[in-house]
This record gives sequence, C-alpha cells and structure tokens, in this order.
Amino acid sequence: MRVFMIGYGQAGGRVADTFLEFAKRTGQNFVIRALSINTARSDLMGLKNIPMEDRLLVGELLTKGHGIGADNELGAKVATDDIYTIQSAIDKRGTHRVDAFLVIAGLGGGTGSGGAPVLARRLKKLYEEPVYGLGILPTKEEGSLYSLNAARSLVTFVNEVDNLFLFDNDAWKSGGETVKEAFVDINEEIVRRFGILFGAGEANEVGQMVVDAAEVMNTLKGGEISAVGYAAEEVGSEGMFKKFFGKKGTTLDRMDSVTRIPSLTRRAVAGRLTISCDPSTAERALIIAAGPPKELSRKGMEKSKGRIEEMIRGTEVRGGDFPVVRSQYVSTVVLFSGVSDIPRIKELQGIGAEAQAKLEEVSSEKEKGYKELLDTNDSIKPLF
Ligand SMILES: Nc1nc2c(ncn2[C@@H]2O[C@H](COP(=O)(O)OP(=O)(O)OP(=O)(O)O)[C@@H](O)[C@H]2O)c(=O)[nH]1
Ligand SMILES: [Mg+2]
Repeated sequence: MRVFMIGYGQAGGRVADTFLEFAKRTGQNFVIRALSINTARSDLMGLKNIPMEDRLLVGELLTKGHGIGADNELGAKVATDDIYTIQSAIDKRGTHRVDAFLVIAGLGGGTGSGGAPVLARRLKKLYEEPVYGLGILPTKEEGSLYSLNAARSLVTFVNEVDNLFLFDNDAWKSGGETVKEAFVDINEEIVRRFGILFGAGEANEVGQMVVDAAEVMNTLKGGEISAVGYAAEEVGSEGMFKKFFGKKGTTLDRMDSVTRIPSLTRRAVAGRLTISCDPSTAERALIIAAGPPKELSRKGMEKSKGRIEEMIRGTEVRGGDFPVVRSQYVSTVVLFSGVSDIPRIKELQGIGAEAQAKLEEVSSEKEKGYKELLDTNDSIKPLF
C-alpha cells in the first residue's frame, strides 16, 4: 500500500521519521511521502530522516514556534486555524499515486492529540482514498492530564478516520532506560509491525500468494479500532543443520516450514498486541507471512487462517505472503480489525473523567473566588 504519512506532534513526527528510516534500510517503497507537522520548532529540527522541506511549523502566530504544552483544545484550534496551510502543503507534494493517508500522533499531548483529528476530517473531505490513524496512548506515569487528552482525542479521532490503529506506550515501556532511549526502541517496534502491514502490498519480489494492498484495505474497511500482533523466528539455520547432520535439510525442513507459520501466528496472537484487547471481538482479520519465499508454506497459511477464523467474531479472514528473498527471518503480522471492549480505553476514560471533574471544580472555585471578590468590591464604598 502506498501511504502518504503525516506525523502530527512530536511522537507523530518521530514515528513517521522512523518509518522513513525503516523503508530506506529495507529497500521498501510504501512511503510515498512523510510530512511532519508541529507547533514546536525544536521538535521539527530534531528529526533525522524527513527532509527539511517536509517539516511544517504551524501555529507560529500563537506560539512563536515554542509548542503548546499538552493543551488539547489549543492543538485543535491551531490545526483549524492553519488547515489551509496544511492542506496545501499536502496537496503540493502530490497525492495522485497514494492508496491511503496515515495520520500519526501521540494522543496524550496537545499538538498531535488536538490536531490529528482535525487534519483527518479535512483529508476525508478532500480525498477519496481512505484515511487511517495511528494513535499512540500515553503511559500511566505521564499523569491524568495526558489521560484526559487521550480520552478526548480518541473519541474524535476514531470518528474522523476509516480505521484507527492503536499503540499503547504503557504496555511497551520498559524500565531502566531513559525516556529517549525507550522511545527509539518503541518506535522500532511500531514500525516493524506496520512496516510489514503497509509494505506487504508493495513487495519487490514474486511469491506464491502475495498480499495486495486491496486485501489490507478491505480488512480495515468499516472497523473502528485495530490491533496488530507480531512474531518472528530466525531461519538462517541451514548451516547449523549441515553442521549437525552433514547434509542439507530435506524432510525436516519442509515439515518445519509447514508448522512454522501456524506456530508464529499463534505467538503473534498470544503475545503483546499493539493495544491489549480480546482478539475474539474482531470483525475481520489479516495474516501476513513475511520472509524468504521457500519458507512461506501455503499449507501453513491455510491452517493459520482456519485457526483465526475460529477465533474471531466475524467471518472474514484474509492471509497472504510478503516475500523477502534475502531475509534471515520469517515473521507473521496479524491484523485484528474492529476490536471492541478495550480495557485500556475504559481506564483512560475513567482517569479522564476524574481529571475533568477536578478541572471543573478548580475553575468553579476560581469563579466563586472571583465572584466573592466582585461582591466584596461591591460593598466597598466608592471614594468619590
Ligand atoms: N511511541 C512514542 N511515543 C512518544 C514519542 N514521543 C512522545 N511520545 C508520547 O506521545 C504523547 C504526546 O507527546 P508529544 O507527541 O510529545 O506531544 P505533542 O503532540 O508534540 O504535543 P505538545 O503537548 O504540544 O508538545 C506522550 O504520551 C508521549 O509519551 C515517541 O517518540 N514515541
Ligand atoms: Mg511537542
């Protein structure tokens, strides 16, 4: 699938930047263009792979390029005020070869959480191609304001896009690293999964039953929220086999390649998903097996599809290959589209509602104080 990516805010920009790096490193061409939009000039300057001319500063009149500090409403206002600048920046870069748009943002801050839904709505008005969102949820440690922002942004974002992929930083953070190092690792994890999903339809090599972009898009159609699972295994083991058995592997290798895909699919589903959820609630699913074509067994894929069909609520399960001749790994990516009852969303909404109530209390206290002040002022007799 040829994707026009827009990274909105710092997280969005960094993830889009990592996508570009991944595409270059692996020789994939699924990123048609990657644009980064931010209210903070320094965040834009910190990117490595997105060309300078594709970094767009917005809200300059309001923020002078210094960002807007986790204010979700202000983030939405900036995007609304500057929507024509953003729109023409996208249009100028050419959208005729594009299969889909992907708007990426961290939903806990201000710029991306407020801006991404506004942009998605505009893109849907302007183009016929689907608009997907990749929303990154904050960690619990980031506090209730971030949860409130995420809860607010989620409800609008999910309504403005054709499908919203969620990734939960909270489930992926690991202790002991600095935040910056942690983000580098997390962004790699994000890009590996979605890079296979979007790259699959654009494979440079031929194979038996190669996934095409339409299959990915049909799986995403009509689903509100999607989660993705992934597992990989090294297969460059022929040398080892020779070493142990003194000949090239035959029967055992073939057996391996038939059982490998179902076993990797099982691991992808049972392992950590991009957002923790119950896959059985999914309306549709897609399995992609990536790796050297001789390792991608058709039988193995059929078996895996059968298992996922039994698992999910819906009946549509697609599957196919992403041949990568030179790869040392076989991996599977499983996309669950239209998942529901996501505990983390309920949690964010709970924390968000509490934070909202507290905010209202504070502002009504302030108002009360102000009124009292006015009342007192009233009782002060004019001097003249
Ligand atoms: N996965 C990932 N998450 C990030 C990254 N950078 C920030 N985040 C998360 O994204 C959320 C929002 O932060 P930012 O993207 O920095 O916010 P912003 O959109 O720039 O908005 P401002 O509040 O205006 O700075 C937070 O929950 C962060 O934890 C990143 O590189 N990768
Ligand atoms: Mg920022």
